[in-house]
This record gives sequence, C-alpha cells and structure tokens, in this order.
Amino acid sequence: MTNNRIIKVEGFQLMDSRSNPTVGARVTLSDGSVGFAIAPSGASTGEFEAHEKRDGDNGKYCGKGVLSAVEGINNEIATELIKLNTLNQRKIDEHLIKLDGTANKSRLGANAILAVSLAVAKAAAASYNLPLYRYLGGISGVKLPRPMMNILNGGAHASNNIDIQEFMIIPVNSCCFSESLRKCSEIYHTLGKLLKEQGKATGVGDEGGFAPDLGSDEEAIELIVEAINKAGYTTDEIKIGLDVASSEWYKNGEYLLPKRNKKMTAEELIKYYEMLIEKYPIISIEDGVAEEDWNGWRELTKVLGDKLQLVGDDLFVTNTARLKKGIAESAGNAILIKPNQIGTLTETLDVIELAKEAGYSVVVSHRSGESEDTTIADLAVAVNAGQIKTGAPCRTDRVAKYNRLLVIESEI
Ligand code: 2PG
Ligand code: MG
Repeated sequence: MTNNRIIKVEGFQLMDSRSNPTVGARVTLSDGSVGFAIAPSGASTGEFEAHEKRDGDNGKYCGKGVLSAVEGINNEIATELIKLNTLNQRKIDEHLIKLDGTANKSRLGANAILAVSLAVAKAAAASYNLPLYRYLGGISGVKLPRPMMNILNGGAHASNNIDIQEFMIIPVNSCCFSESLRKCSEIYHTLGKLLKEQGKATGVGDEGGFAPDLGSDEEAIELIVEAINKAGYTTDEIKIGLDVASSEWYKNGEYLLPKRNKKMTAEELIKYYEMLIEKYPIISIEDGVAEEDWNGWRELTKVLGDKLQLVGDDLFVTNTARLKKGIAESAGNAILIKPNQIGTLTETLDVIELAKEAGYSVVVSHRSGESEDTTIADLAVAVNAGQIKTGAPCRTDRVAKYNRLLVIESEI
C-alpha cells in the first residue's frame, strides 16, 4: 500500500476544443505510476452546476484563463494530497471537497478539483496496471454504451438559425458498439452529402455535427430521417434523440426561442414534442423544459414519460440532491452524467448509483468544450451506463472517445 502514495500533484493550463483554456492535472505516485486528466467545459451550462474557476483577466484569453485554478492545484491541493494513499479515492475526494469548503466548489474551482480527482483514479489504475474501466468497474463493468450521436448542431453550439441544441441518432439493434459506430458514421456522411446537394452549409458546430441554416428545426429531423434511409437503414433500427437545452430559452416563466424569436409556454412546448414524436422516430428528449420549471417537468413526465426517455441535464446537474428532488417530484426518467457538473469522481459515481436505484436511465456525457481526455468512455463502461453522448464521429475531441470505446470493446 505504501507504494501507492501520492508524491506529486501538478496543474497545467491547457486548451480545449473551442480554443479556451482548461485545467489539466498530473498525479505521480511513489511507485512511479502517473495519472493525467483534463477537465472539459460546457457552453449551455446549468445554473446549479459546480463552479468553473476562471481568471477573469480580460487582457488574456478573453478572461477565460485558468491560471488561478492551476495555482490552487500546485499549492493548496498538492500540499493536502501529498502522502495520501491513492487507492482511497473517496477519502481523497472528501479531502478536496473539504479543502475547497464551499457548496459549489467555487473557491478552488470544480475544474481544478475534477482534473485532480480523475488524475488520482488514473494513477491508481496505472499502479495496478489496469485499464481505467476495469479499475473503476471491477469485473462487473462490461457493457459498451449505445452512442447517442449528435450529428446536427444548433442552439448555443452553433451560429446557425436552429434553436434545438442537438439532433442525435441512436442505433437500437446493433450487435455491438463497433457496428453502432459504423452505422452512425455512414449516416453522418450521407447527411453531409444531402446538405451539399441541397446547397446547404456543411461546416460543423462545437460537437462535430453539421450546422446549416434551415427553414425550421423540424426540417433538421426530416433531413436526418432522409439520411438514415439513404444510408440504407430504417427508422426501426436507427432512432432519434433531441437535446432541446431549453433552460437557455427560459425567462420569467416563459420560453423565448432566441433564433426564431418565438415565445412558447411549457404547455405549448409539450404539445410540440407530442406532435414531433407522433411524426418522427424520437425516443429521447433531454431538457425538454427548463432547470427551474419543476411544474413543466412534472407535466412533461406525466404526458410523455411512458413513451420516451426524458433526460435531465441542467435539471439534475449530476447532483445527488437535485436528483433526489427529481425522483420525489417524478421529474424525468433519465439523468445525464457530466463529471464536471459536480466536480469529483466519487460524487459522480454516487449520483449514478442513486439513479439506478430509482430506475432512472443513465447517459454519460461529454461537454461541448472537450479535449483528448477519454475518461468518460471508461466511466460509461465501468458503470454499465448503457448510453453515451459524445458528439459526432468527427473532430478528434469527439472521436477520441469513440476510439477509446473501440479499444475497450476489443479488450472485453
Ligand atoms: C449538453 C452538453 C453536451 P454543454 O447540453 O448536454 O452536449 O452541452 O457542454 O454545452 O452543456
Ligand atoms: Mg444537455
């Protein structure tokens, strides 16, 4: 055991996929094992997420530098963790939470804390000479997740005229992850060709999906159905998921869709979804109503909860207390898991456990700002999440996760 003591903790200011600084952390153990992790960063962030610490110095990186968060790692966090045994992840995370001392990790920053928490787990896995999914999941972590692949981007992730943030394809009857990935990649290419034929833009948004201007948000779904069919698949085998990200639209009890400049109530939104699921093979809707609209969530779940997956992202923010409230209020039936919304690995594992106990489905997710870090791929397998949301099969920050899953599949 003494060989697994932390001897060095280092922070780094690195870059994310949107050219914003982000936090990296490296943890070295007494046996020479090293763990390295990079925190991601969201654009459509939930109001109740743990705090992402940024320098706010407008002269540098538009205020988005993370040097103060990195300094916290190199000084306070390093001092606190050195000599601790890396195998006790829960204790280490508790140390980090206590050291920060705030309810939302605003003093040291959830970006700093998460990078360290993940780097500790990776160092421990390396010390055992185990892949991360095996260290985290033991022999029970065996299930490759089904991809929910965002192939058309709108909302805060693209500068087009589409209000809905993500249009995802979901293969439902593949033999395995690699077959799902192949089907999605073929559909992605077909969609690109279709857009080109129609003279529409084929540039991509933050998560690698196409980001054209279209006549309506519904047209995006129509184009995707066409791409599914033209690629040689049916909508029995490839379904559609939406991340509406409607918290972005919510102001004073109403929804204002900013790009179409259209006002809607929660009731009207629910009617709109009812119409969409009648017409299209939609099986999952995320953040259909806003993070503070509990009445809307109860109603949405009452009307659509037995027909499709209703995922709470901004609603639950990977937070056990928020999920408990959601369970008590019958809000949604699935949770999106983003480790940086809560800030430590063990808190992330705890909320997954709670979701499973309550019968909520689990979707492990990237952020719109990402890096080469592939921790979420291992996490999804370790906890048998069943689903992963990590963007289009395009752009290395997204593809890195798919490639990691391919390797894990071949190992399992
Ligand atoms: C979401 C995420 C990831 P962001 O809303 O689900 O797709 O976006 O990281 O911008 O919050
Ligand atoms: Mg979301």
